[in-house]
Amino acid sequence: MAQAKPEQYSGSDIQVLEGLEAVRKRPGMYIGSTGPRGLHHLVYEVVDNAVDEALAGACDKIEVWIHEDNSVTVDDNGRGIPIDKHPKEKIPTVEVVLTILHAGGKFGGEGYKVSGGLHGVGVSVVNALSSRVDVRVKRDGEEHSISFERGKTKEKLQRVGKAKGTGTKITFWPDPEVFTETLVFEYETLANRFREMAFLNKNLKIILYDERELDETGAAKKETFQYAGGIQDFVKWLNTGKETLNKPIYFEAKNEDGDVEVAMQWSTSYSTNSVLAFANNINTQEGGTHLDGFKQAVTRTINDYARNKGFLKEKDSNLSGDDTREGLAAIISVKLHDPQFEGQTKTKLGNTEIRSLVQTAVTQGLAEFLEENPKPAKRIIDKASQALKAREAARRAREMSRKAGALDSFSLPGKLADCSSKDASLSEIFIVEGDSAGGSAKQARDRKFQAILPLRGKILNVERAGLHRALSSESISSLITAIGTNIGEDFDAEQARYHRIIIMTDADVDGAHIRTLLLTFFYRYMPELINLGYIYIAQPPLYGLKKKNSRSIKIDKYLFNEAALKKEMAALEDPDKYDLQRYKGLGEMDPQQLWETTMEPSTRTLLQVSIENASEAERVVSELMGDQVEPRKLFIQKRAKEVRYLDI
Ligand code: 28F
Repeated sequence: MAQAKPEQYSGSDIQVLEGLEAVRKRPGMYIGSTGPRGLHHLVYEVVDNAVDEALAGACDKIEVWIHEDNSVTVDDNGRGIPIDKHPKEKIPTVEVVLTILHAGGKFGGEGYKVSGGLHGVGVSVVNALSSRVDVRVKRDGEEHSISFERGKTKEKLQRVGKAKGTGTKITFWPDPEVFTETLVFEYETLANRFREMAFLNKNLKIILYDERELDETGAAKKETFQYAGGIQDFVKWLNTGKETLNKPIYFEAKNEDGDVEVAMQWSTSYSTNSVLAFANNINTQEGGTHLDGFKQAVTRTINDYARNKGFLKEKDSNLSGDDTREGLAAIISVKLHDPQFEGQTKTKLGNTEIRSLVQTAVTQGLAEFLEENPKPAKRIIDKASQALKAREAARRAREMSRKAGALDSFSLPGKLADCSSKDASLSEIFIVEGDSAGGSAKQARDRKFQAILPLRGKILNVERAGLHRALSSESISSLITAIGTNIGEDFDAEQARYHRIIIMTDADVDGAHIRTLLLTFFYRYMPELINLGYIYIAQPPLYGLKKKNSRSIKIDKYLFNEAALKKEMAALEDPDKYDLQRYKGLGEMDPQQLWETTMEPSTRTLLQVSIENASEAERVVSELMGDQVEPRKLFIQKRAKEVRYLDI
């Protein structure tokens, strides 16, 4: 794929679309929110520009500093943003790129740009939402600087001195007037994204420094992400600690539409959704044409091979897509000039031409691997055949139970106290542990729109159980029937009977464990419900504060976490005037209390479950819930300090 000679660029590619005022008025339009996610988006925008330089073959190192004052510096060794006078705007190009919306884009030009969705709005958005931005450019043996305040030029471009090498360095201070919720950057959040970027851009070195944490030598905490194996290393990383069936399969293809890279590796695990798809380095969580092409090619190629080699007899039915993907970890990374992002969160790739490019590449690459590696090929086919047998056994079991009339798919689980409303968008289901909590929840609820599903004790860890065992577990099949969407390839979000599925377990260790088992189930069997934002975690109070020997039984104040308790106790002059009650389980609250603290929409607080970083979520679930003890121990030790309760 020919890339335009970089020097052909000129300022004229810049399009002046909107003033930065628009950005400050409605920041959410450009970075999604002004909460923690939007704050971290500022870093991604700046780093994406540096990665574009890497995609243009002009940069191979990016350094990122988190400073103590919550500012961030990104420094690349690319060509340096041009400082020539912009033909149309009559100001330096670097000033145009930093102050004019969507400037710096490679609109219509050759090459790839990390763009689409909330990505690619341009570094001028970062400028508009920062109280200050300092830019240093090294080009043509000289270093120049220019600075801004809230998007407006503060110090004009000036020569700083001689420079060795070339590159761009940008420091920005997020504006406290805009980011009112928090200005604190989370190390892990940035590290996860940079790891992913390094995997997706072979050999690119990204170094992250955190000056807020000094190591034993007093130097800033530092982590380097660089992978010579690119997405092959990515797939190995996903399979860390697992027993794999083949060495990573890798292939790449290009045409005038773009470039596709694929890495695949099966393991003995059971998950069928460990396939991550990216377009221009953006994780397409909602899938799209590249993922569809991949899935279709894998299913067909595995079936063809199994039949040609006689593993599948004439009379045998085909292996399903889920059968062939059970235990498969794969990365599909496509780079295209004109990506069309669709879907609710603009993370679904729409380009139809990419489907056939991927399909052809995967069919060819996978068929070749299977032909040339008969031993791993047999292990892969055996695994898929076992999945098929398990699925058919589960279906027969359901058939039998339906004949017995016990749990036929039309009737809902006996334990479910359903709501009267049939409008799923207004309905919610509380998943509670045990009958006592179930009892008080049933009394507390508003039966018009609130259903209760009590689950008996611990639910199966689906990360360690195949489909057959999962479907023969009563609580899993109750969940699937009650929610109504079915699972796997038969999953249909339109059939969801509730648009709010609320995990309401006790505020103790057992409750936390059941919550992680439920989150594992939703992540593995109904991930689209998480992406749709249907999954929530209820926040019951931990403590109740009541004035001593007051006649009323009413609680004066509910406290929902340890921090709130500490703050409250500090505020009370003499705590001994109050009784403090610790709620171990939901059953200890009377229904009225449970209703007003945890279930009533106008007074409760719900945590909405979302997947912030798909590769991190994939690793956390397989490390924490998988059957390998070592990785789990390491994971917990690494995060011990921050684990208050486990939240995926
Ligand atoms: C710390 C963040 O923003 N790096 C960047 C470049 C390099 C060029 C460029 C950027 C040309 C006119 C559109 C240089 N020489 N890191 C960064 N590095 N932008 S942003 O050009 C912008 C285009 O407007 C560059 C030759 N071609 C491109």
